[in-house]
Amino acid sequence: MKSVASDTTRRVMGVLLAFVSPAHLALGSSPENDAVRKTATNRKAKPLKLEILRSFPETVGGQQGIATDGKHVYVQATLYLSKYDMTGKLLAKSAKARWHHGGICHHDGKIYAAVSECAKAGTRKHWVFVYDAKTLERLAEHDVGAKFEVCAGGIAYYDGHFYVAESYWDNDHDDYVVQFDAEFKPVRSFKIGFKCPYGIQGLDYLPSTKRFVVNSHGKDFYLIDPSLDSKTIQPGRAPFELQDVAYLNPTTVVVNDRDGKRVVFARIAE
Ligand SMILES: [Ca+2]
Repeated sequence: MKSVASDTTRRVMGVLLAFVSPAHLALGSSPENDAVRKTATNRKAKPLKLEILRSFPETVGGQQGIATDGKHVYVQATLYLSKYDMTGKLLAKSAKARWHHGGICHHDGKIYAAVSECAKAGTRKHWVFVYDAKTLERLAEHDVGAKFEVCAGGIAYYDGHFYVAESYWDNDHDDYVVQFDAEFKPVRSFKIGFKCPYGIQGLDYLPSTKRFVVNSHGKDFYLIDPSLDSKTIQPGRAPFELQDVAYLNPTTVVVNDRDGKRVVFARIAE
């Protein structure tokens, strides 16, 4: 892994992205988003809700990614990966990482993290880092730099493939997801006709609905078929600004609430 930016520059960029708040912006307002919402309205469908079931305090700070193996919750801060039991007891914390870490997912005893230089002016420095879910030690890295331009920011595993999504510094980009095979060879890229505030922060496949849930950095989220066809989007609004998401069971997802410094167990409801 070559390094061009200085440690200081990287730290500043990481901190900036960690604390950037979309609160001042008209969240998710764009012709594409309005069209999606209008279609949903025509179907007489109300926006989905995210109902909070319970939560526990997150003590490391700067939450980005979240994943679960059903027995533990893994929380990715910009530079640290931490592991909690289901009651919120901190069990382990990784060594300090390099580069901006965003969304994470759990698969087969490993944590996969979307990692990037996250440069406003564009960068080809994007990877998926692989961590041991027991020890939180880094095991491997996969270079995905050819497929992203700003910030590889979200990741999910579904049906033998990894799906990596892009984050941005603004609200002016169509949502963008790249499907990779298990060895991180790119299979297909998807541009989705929706503009998540600051791009996609997290996504996960929900077996109970046979759809992906996609979280923005704001209150917008949506469900979408595995085809990632915009026509299948069912939009939703959360009661707080979202970060990454993880499937726990048919009625529960876990979500990072960075502003509230908590891990939220929630239900996606009609
Ligand atoms: Ca996740």
